[in-house]
Amino acid sequence: MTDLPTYVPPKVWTWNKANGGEFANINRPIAGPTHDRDLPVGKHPLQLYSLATPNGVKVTVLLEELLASGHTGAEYDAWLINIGNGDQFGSGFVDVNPNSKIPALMDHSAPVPQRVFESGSILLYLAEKFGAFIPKDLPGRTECMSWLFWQMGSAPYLGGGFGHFYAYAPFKIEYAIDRFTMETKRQLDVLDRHLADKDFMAGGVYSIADIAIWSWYGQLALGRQYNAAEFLDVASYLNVQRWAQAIDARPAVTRGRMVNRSFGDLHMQLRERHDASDFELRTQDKIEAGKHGN
Ligand SMILES: N[C@@H](CCC(=O)N[C@@H](CS)C(=O)NCC(=O)O)C(=O)O
Repeated sequence: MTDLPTYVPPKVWTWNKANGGEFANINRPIAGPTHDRDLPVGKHPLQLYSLATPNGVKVTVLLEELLASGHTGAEYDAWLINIGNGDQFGSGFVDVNPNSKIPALMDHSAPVPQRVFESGSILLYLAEKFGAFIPKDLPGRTECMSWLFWQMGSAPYLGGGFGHFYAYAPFKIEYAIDRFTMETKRQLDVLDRHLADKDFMAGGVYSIADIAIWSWYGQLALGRQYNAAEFLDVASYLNVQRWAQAIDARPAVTRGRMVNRSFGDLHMQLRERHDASDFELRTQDKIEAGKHGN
């Protein structure tokens, strides 16, 4: 093992604001709002406040799938929450999610406007509201829930563990990278074995379990996360590859990936979504071209 920087934890931890790392400017040890700011509200009952990270993409993929399968009540406004600028600490956002993390949803069609936070809870709320993308029989529903909860419990090892120490930490720590690489590869193997004789996570039907897991592990397998495809040898998980590519080919999934995206290719960025026509008319390449009079 390589030499490590020596650090002796003090008796009582204190907040060193300049501790480095990719997210040093937004990480804080206290909850609650930092500033007053109301959230915008658009014309649809469903108001989403989010960003196209894997946790955000889960929800926009489900909403686009619901719309594609004819659930017109799933029309939504999606507002961009720039977590790098601390939008998640505005008072209006904290009212919707006291945990200050995207995604957060308001359903204004509920008898009393309903807030929903935690991406898994949002997926379940929408699947139940529309009676779609969740098996109706108890065994199928239970399997779907088991995998949905598996994703919610497992992805912090991938994102907060592997991704953080492999890609974002200000220096590389072999112990941390080894520990979380081991766990990430084990999780990919769990999926690969499960998918060996199944098309989808809960068996024969595409469900919110697939949407949740694909957003993290499918996109990892497709080489879209942490520039780590080679390091993790993602190509070797053949069943995960087959499943990830099949889901990636769905038009609603492509649209879901575009919503609230403020990074990457401009034609894939639909920073705010208020109408189905926005995918044609309001992607960032078109907005930029309009600004320059093209
Ligand atoms: N368990 C939460 C995690 C949400 C989460 O970690 N969101 C991140 C972006 S992927 C975030 O908003 N980070 C802002 C921050 O930590 O201040 C969920 O699944 O909704």
